[in-house]
Parts: sequence; C-alpha cells; structure tokens
Amino acid sequence: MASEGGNVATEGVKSFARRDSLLQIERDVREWWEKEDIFRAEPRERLPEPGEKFFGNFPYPYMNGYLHLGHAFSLSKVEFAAAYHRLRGANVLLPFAFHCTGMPIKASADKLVREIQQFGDPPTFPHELDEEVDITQEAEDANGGVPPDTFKGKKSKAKSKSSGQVFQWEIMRSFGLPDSEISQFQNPYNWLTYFPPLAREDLKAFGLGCDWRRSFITTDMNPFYDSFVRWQMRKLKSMGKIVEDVRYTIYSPLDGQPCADHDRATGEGVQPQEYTLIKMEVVSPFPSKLGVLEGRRVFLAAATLRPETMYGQTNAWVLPDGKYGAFEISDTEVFILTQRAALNLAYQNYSRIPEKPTCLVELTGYDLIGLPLRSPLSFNEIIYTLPMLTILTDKGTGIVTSVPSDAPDDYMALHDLKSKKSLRAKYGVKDEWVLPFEMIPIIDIPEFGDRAAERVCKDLKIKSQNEKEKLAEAKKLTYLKGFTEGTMVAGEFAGRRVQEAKPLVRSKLLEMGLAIIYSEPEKQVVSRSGDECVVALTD
Ligand code: A2H
Repeated sequence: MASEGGNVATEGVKSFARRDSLLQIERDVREWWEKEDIFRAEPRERLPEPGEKFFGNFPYPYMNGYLHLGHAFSLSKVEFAAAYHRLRGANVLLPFAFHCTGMPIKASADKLVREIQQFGDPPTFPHELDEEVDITQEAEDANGGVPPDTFKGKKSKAKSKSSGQVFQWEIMRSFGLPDSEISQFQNPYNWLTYFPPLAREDLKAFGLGCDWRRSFITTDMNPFYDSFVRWQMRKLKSMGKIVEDVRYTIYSPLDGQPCADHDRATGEGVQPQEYTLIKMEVVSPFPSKLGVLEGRRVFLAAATLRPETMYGQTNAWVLPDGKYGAFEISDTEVFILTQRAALNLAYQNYSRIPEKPTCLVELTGYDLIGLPLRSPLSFNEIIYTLPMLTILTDKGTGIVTSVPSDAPDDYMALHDLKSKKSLRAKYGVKDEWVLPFEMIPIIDIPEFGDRAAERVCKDLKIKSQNEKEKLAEAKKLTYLKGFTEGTMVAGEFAGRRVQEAKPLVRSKLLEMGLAIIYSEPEKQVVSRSGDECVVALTD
C-alpha cells in the first residue's frame, strides 16, 4: 500500500495507477466469477427455509439499440438485492432476457428500407438538415427512452422531435456501426442477433450476477418462448380474459399499422375524437356539376358533437374556397366532404374500396352553395347549403350543419347572411334560401332561455362570425350549460334532460341509418416515417 501511495505522489496528477489498479481488480474478480461459475443457480438438497432463496428478475429490455445508463440505474436495484442475499448465503437465481417483439424494431428496419430506396446505399442525405437535431437524443428515444424521467428532460425530447426528422441510418451510425454494415439492419431479424450479445457483454462488464444459462430472446426466432406465449394466450382466451373486438386507433396508412406514441414525430398523446356524421341528402335533380352522380344517393356529411340538436337545423355550412370531393362510400351512397375526412372514413369501413377513397367529382364550396337538402330529424323539410367563412378544412368533414338556436357560430353566420344583402350577393345566395328560416327553440337552459346562442351572442356584443375569440367564449358557455343544465323542449325526447337525450338521439340516428360514427385524430399526428395519420378501425 505504502509503495502504491508513493507512486501516485511521484507521478503527480497525471497518474492513473490507482484507477488502473482498481480496474485490474475488477477484471480479476470478473474472471474469477466466470471461472468458478459463481452465479450458476442449482437447487439444493433440501427445500429452502424462508430467507434461504432469492429470485430476482428484470423486465426484458428492448433490443433496438444498446443498453443505456437508465437500464443500469434500474438494474442496479435488483443486482444489489441479489448480491446482498447471496452474501447472506441464500440460493440466488437472477436470469436475464432480451425483448425483441413488437413494432419498434420492425418500424426502424422499414425506415431503413425507405431511406435506402430514397437516398441510396450508403445514402446521401440532403444536407439542409437542421443542425440542432440532436441525434444522440433521438437515438435514445428510439431506444425506448431512459426510464427515470429525471434523466431525460421532456423538453429536449420535444425539441429534437420538432426540429425535423432524424434518419434511421444516422441513428445506426451513432451506435458506431460502419456504413458497410448498416444496410443489413433492413432485415428486422438482424437486430435480434446483433444487439442481445452486445448487451450481454455490457451486463457482464457491469458485474451482473446472472446465471447466463437462463437467458433468451423473445419472438418466433426462439421457438420455446414463442410456444410459451402461445400457450399463455390460449389459456387466457379459454378463461375469457381475452376478447377480440375492433377499436378506433391512430394509424399510419404509409406504415400500414397503428401509430403509437413512440412511433410519432408529432402528436404525442393525441387520441381519436369521435363525431356523429349526419347524412344530409342532396335533393335531386342535381345541378350540372353533380350531374355524374345522378342515380345515386348523395349526402353532405356533417360532423357534429351535438346530435340532440338536429331538430333545430336551418341550413348547412360550407367553406366557399374549401376543396371538397364526392366520394364513393358504398355501391349506392356518395358523401360530399374533404379528402382528409374521406381518407379517415376509408379506414373505418366507409369506402367502396377499403382504404382507398374514390373521388367521383372534385368540388369547391362554391359548387355546393344553394344545394337543397333533406336532413335527419330537421323540422324544416328542406334546408339549403350556405357559405360560412370560419370553417376549418382540417377538422371534421368541412361540412357543418347549422343550429342557430344553440350554436353561436351558426347563429352569427346566419345573422350575417340575413342582415347583409351584399354578403348574399357576393356568394350568389338567394333570399329564399335564408330569409324564411327562423331559429327553432329546442333546448331550454335556465340561465339563457330557449335560444341560448342568440342570448349569449347578444350578451357578449358579438357583431359578426369573424369575432373568433368572443365566439369561442360563447361556445364554451352554451356548450357546458346546455349539456349540464339543458332540457329538451322539442322532438321525441321533449322534457328529458340534454344529458339523457343526447345518447338516445344518437342511437336512433345510427340505427335508422341517418347518421354514422366518424372518428379522426383530435389533433394532427405525423408518424416518424413522415406520414399524416388517420383513425382506423383495427382489431
Ligand atoms: B357542432 P370541436 Cl348546436 N369547422 O354541431 C368549424 N366548425 C366545425 C367543423 C369545422 N370543420 N366541423 C364541425 N364543426 C362544429 C352542432 C353544434 C355544435 C351545436 C352547438 C355547438 C357545437 C350544430 N352546428 O359545437 O372543435 C360542429 O358544430 C361546439 C362544440 O370538435 C361540431 O358540433 O369541439 C363542433 O364544431 C365540433 O367542434
């Protein structure tokens, strides 16, 4: 000891002798462990008494990259516990497996395939890539993320995601892989033979007290584990613990699979939003622009969150400059809506050709203004299609049904058209499509009366449909109060509370085939492959 200390003193700050000596001890001990097969766990002659055995396990880490410090941190707990019990003389079993099942590896392999198709092998990437993109961070994200949140600021994740797409090839380079080897990772099975042995070496260096006879990878590459999982699933199924059903899922058409949070470039946490799609039938004869549709049943499909208000419809709204299309929903029915909505519907069993919307005619809002419609439950037998300037084309179907008694937006837009002759003239709106249509009281709200939208718009002194902020406030007020305190005063469920009537009206519309369920991402979701996601009905 004395001479070792002397060495450190004479060699000054640059001496690594103490560290090197520690490392040597570590190597010697590991070699000794290995030679003596210290961690091999065998049953003893008699059954263990309490405290005489210890079994630890670690959730198999995912093998789409190296293990990282987060794994080491979590693993240290079971490792310390195992070592402690071993020192106390317990019979310790610590196995270790590697998780390879599921989409992340396949998605990364597919991403490489696409990058090679697009940029060559090895690829030459366009160099306008944002320099701020933090490849290591992305690699870490792709690696399943570091478990303890404190180690990985959420902010940096958002930043690296928002600053653009990181190429899978570059993530592979960040693993230290040479270009000559990366293309082999287009084959997802290559990941399964490449990363687990490296992880095992790292775990040995970490000093894990594992009985390495008890190690395996998942997937059908390991027939034993595969049969175990099959057995487990069959068993759970026979116990009635597993049911098969379809559900609405955020889905990437390009990847051909659901797009879970970790597969998204933007839109983390975004869920499907469900609407009722009201089938407002276009009354024939059709105008010449819709001539090719003659003989079919053609509907303007309006997305609503308030099916119970359909008694009070006075018109439909379209965005004059909006792009719409007439899409084949089935052999007989055609829906007019945006391309975006048609794509979502095509993944929800509403397209003559599944997953492929077929547009029969491209249209703009101008082509639709003035169309006479027959809309479900409406007290007005015929209502007309009119222009609204605040419709969003990236929400719902771009078609909105108008209930001015209860929707502030509808009230103000109708008010604008009624009171401004020049506005009617600008969009070629005939007086008879607008002027005869009065608000219809359908819901009574104690605080606002039976024409809540009008009342709130007047209270807030809203002057036109363009006062977006005030209208948002008005919408919030009427929506909440209408739902919690409103009572139906019209229609089949008059006298019932809005909360009760809403699901009843909805089921009735669905059962009678007058409406369908429609779902879309509540906000935009872009997959890591750069694809805008839809909502699909998947099993
Ligand atoms: B609601 P959320 Cl009575 N652009 O239906 C603008 N607004 C749209 C739209 C689009 N592309 N697609 C649907 N909407 C409207 C009835 C209704 C509605 C009443 C009262 C309130 C109300 C009759 N119009 O909505 O942003 C549709 O109007 C206030 C919440 O998804 C749809 O329901 O929350 C509602 O906005 C969907 O809005």
